[in-house]
Amino acid sequence: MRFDRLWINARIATMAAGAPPLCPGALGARNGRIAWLGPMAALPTHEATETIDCGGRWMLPGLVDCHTHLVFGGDRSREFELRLEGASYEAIARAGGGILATVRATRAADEAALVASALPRLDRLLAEGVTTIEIKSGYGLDRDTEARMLRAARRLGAMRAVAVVTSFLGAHALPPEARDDRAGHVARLCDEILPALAAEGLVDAVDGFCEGIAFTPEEIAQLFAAARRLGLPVKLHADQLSDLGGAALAARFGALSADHLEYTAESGVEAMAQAGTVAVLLPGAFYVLRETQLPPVAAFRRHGVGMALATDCNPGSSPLTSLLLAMNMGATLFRLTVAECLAGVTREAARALGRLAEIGTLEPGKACDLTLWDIEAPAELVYRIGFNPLHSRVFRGQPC
Ligand code: DI6
Ligand code: FE
Repeated sequence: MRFDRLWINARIATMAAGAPPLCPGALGARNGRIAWLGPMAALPTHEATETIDCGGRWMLPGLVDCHTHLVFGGDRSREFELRLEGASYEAIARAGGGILATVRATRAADEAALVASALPRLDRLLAEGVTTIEIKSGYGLDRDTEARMLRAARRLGAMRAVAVVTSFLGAHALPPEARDDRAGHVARLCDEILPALAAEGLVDAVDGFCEGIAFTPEEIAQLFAAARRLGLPVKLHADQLSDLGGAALAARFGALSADHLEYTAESGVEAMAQAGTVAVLLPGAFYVLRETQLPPVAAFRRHGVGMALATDCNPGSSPLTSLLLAMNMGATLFRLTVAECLAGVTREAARALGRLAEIGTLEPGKACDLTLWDIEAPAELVYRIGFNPLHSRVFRGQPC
């Protein structure tokens, strides 16, 4: 067998469902893809341009952050202070702060400024082993600024060794100029803005915020119908602050994922199971908002709904740029097991992006995106707080 690069003497957690670790294992890559992996003892006769001895380090798939609002203008630390003084997230939003404060700052920023401010956040995530990141629009709310955000997201992907998957979140909040014309605004989102951005190749999926302070289930259904006409997959910020039936709505449209889900009822969980919709849990937002309502983890388990974990990196409810910490929070706050947390930032996160055939587990034929860690057991990645044991990251077969 011919490999461009071969990693030997690794302890490999492939994260393929039910697969035992390979200890010691080897993995060979060719043309950016995994050509072979297995126990060292089974390594076939081969030629490799480069061989890397992992010295017993643990190897996992590259991590996938499947829900971020990484690109935005401005800063919201003042709102953090207001919340400490007792103001609620919803009250700040209703008073024109919150998402709309970031919308004003984002509209005032050009593409270069958006890229420059997002880059250090991206670099923090990459330093922890992220190789695929989802980035949403949603702080422009008009055609030009939404396009600028998505172009900035694509540019970030060209600047670093990482795959960027974009989501159009034009239905994140009602912009002030549309206050007296909700219906007209939703129609413009569906019939003008989304099709234009999709035609420019900027949209990999369509997202919305279904909530009392955002859009109704009926409005989201209109948006999802527009996405369907364009052949784009959908996902939804659902049941974060109240139960509007968002999870069931997402499932009805065959959504890749429904995200947040603190207030999701059992019927919503059942609908997700039927549709194969992944539950994306966002403990950073739960922590920042001091939520007390836990997502229905036991029901997800009972119904076999896959659970992913993500940072939800955003300037308001989750100023978090650590997927390792998101895992720790998933375990401590949501009582996920270590295995669920690890799957939540690899296999299930890849499934939530509709990319499981390509990434998320280490299997022959998939992209060679992987991470090497200075740890004694994978549980350390979940257990330790504020500690980053990443040794190195490999993207499409290239160490970086
Ligand atoms: N839910 C969230 O947690 C973020 N967006 C959303 O729909 C918050 C965004 C923000 O506060 O800027
Ligand atoms: Fe979000």
